Amino acid sequence: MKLIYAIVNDEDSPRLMAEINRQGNRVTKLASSGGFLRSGNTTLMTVVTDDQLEGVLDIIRKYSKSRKAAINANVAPTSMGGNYMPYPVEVQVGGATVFVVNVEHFEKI
Ligand code: 2BA
Repeated sequence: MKLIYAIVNDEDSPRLMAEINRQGNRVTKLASSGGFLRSGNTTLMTVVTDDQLEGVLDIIRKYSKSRKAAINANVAPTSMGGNYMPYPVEVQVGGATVFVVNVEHFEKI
C-alpha cells in the first residue's frame, strides 16, 4: 500500500477529490500553507493499493493546473532613499507536488 501526499492549489482540490472518490478511492483534505508564499494550499492524503497508484496519480496529473503567483519582496533601502519598498516577484507554482510513501500498517477500527 502507498500513501500519496499531493500539495495542490485550493481551487483544484474539489474536482480532484470528486474524481478520486469517483474512482473508488478515499481521500482526506488538509488545509496547508507553503513556506515560501505563506499562502494557503491544500494537501490531499490518500492511501491506495499498489495497483491503484497510477490511476490516482493520473487524476492528479490531469486536474492540477500550474499557476503564476506573486510575492512581495523588498528593495534595498540604499536604492530607495532609506525606505523599504515592496515590489512583486512572480513565481510559477506547480500544478501539484506529490510524495508517495510506503504504508507499513493500515487498519480501520
Ligand atoms: P510554497 O513554499 O509557498 O512555494 C510556492 C512556489 O514558490 C513554488 O512552487 C516555487 O515556484 C516557488 N518557490 C518556493 N521556494 C522557493 C525558493 N526558495 N526560491 C525561489 N522560489 C521558490 P512549487 O515548487 O510548485 O511548490 C508549491 C508548494 O508545494 C510549496 O508552496 C510548498 O507548500 C509545497 N512544496 C514544494 N516542494 C516541497 C518539498 N520539497 N517539501 C515540502 N513541500 C513542498
